[in-house]
Amino acid sequence: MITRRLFLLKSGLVAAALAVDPKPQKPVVVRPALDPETLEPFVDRLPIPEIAKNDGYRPSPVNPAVKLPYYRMSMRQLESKVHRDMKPTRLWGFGSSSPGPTFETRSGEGVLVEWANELPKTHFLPIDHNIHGAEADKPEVRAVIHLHGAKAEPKSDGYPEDWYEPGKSALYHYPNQQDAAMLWYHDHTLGINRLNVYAGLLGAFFVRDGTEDSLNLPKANYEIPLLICDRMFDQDSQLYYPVSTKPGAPWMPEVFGNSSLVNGKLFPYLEVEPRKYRFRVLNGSNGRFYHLSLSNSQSLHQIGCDQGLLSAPAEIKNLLLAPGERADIIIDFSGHSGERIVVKNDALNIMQFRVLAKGSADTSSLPASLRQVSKIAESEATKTRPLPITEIEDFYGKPVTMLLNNAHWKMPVTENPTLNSVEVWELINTTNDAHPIHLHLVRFQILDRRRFSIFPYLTKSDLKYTGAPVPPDPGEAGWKDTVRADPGMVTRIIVRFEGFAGRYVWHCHVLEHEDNEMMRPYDVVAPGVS
Ligand SMILES: [Cu+2]
Repeated sequence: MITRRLFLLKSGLVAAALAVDPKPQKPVVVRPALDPETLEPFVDRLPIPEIAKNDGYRPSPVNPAVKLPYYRMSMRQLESKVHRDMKPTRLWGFGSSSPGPTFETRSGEGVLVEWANELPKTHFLPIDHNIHGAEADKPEVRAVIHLHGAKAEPKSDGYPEDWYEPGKSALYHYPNQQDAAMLWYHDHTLGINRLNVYAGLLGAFFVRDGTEDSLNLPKANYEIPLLICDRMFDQDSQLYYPVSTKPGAPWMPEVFGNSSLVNGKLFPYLEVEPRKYRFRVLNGSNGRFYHLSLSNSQSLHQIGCDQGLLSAPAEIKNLLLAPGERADIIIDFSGHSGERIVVKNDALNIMQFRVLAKGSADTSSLPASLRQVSKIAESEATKTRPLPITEIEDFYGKPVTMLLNNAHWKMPVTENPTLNSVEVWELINTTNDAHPIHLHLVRFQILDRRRFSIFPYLTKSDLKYTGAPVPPDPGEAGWKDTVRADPGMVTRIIVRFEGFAGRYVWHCHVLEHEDNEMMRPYDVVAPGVS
């Protein structure tokens, strides 16, 4: 059955929902939205974010004799032309761009980043003071940056309560003791994370290593990041973030834009040579799941996921990416000289490739095997945690709160794995929506997904499976940090809690959910400490 919300998800017509709310309390002023169909597609060249440059060197916090590259990244309000025929759009970014500059780092070589809040003192998107952590006594503009996928100490992880106001900054240490992968940095402020990211506070962060170097994959001009975020605009070219019909409570359970920015442009094009390219794709949207394909039906090869390379390339026709997930893909344009190929999200245009008549010789490879990805044996797990995902709805069936393990943010910690131990987490999704679940600090593997009967589980905690276990998709069969917990399924992941002891968070990466209680603190406990 297609529910109203599922329909809206598919159609992206959230603004239209305002008109059909069963009980509007007062007329809601809806700013006229910009119809992306009225924009001419593929008139702007795809921007490539600049590479971040360090501002000198500073002593490492773990060994002051060692000097690490030090970067100062300023969060600022800026104006950007997101389309040729639109006026400049107010955004929040880093330095002079949104997405911010891309970090290029190497495994084992740490960096220091000072994240400086130089934003204005007033927010331009609708804060809901009923949301926990966003009460009216808090400053309107607050920020704290999390490097998604990083194995970093708690004090450098961007804990949601570690936010700070304009004029302040935080110095974080990223040791990069981890395999090559595409990480991404974004705001994580308690209660307004969805608004800060929607405003533009995100960017890419690459970790490189020798394994990746040895594979001779396409690189330099032939390796391109694609940071995709859906957005809505008003007719004044400004970001439009929809609000509920409830006076004084603007939070919306989900927000889906009707167009997508790729590296900060709407419907950009990229000229490519007839050869192999490597694309590093991020779904940086608040709530949209992408289902990407190429208009000429050609296949692509997925070579990596969130936490780096797969064991072998997976040939796919469609790429499904939940918010927070990344994919490392190879597209071979050889034999397509002169073609114009559109990247589609189902029927909608995302961007266009213009294949040139000729280019330089392609000496790069697409190896049949990429690296060893050793499976963590289930027998290594010392604990299995059943973790229900639930939604509390109001009288009209509108979700008002979503919870993980039936607990609110402020309740005592319930997940407390021992450092270096292995656990299986069973994400029991009792809701109608897929929730991308992200654990900070760690990488994990997906064991399987399995359909279960929701009613006996909700009423009697009786977990009855109604289907066989389904293995992860080929593109998910590597190291992950974010996993789709599909509706009506138990998604099992296996995690080794290595790195650091201390307090982290795990949460849904639909940012509207995360802001409204779908996030929990968890503790990695040093052995012998109780
Ligand atoms: Cu969610």
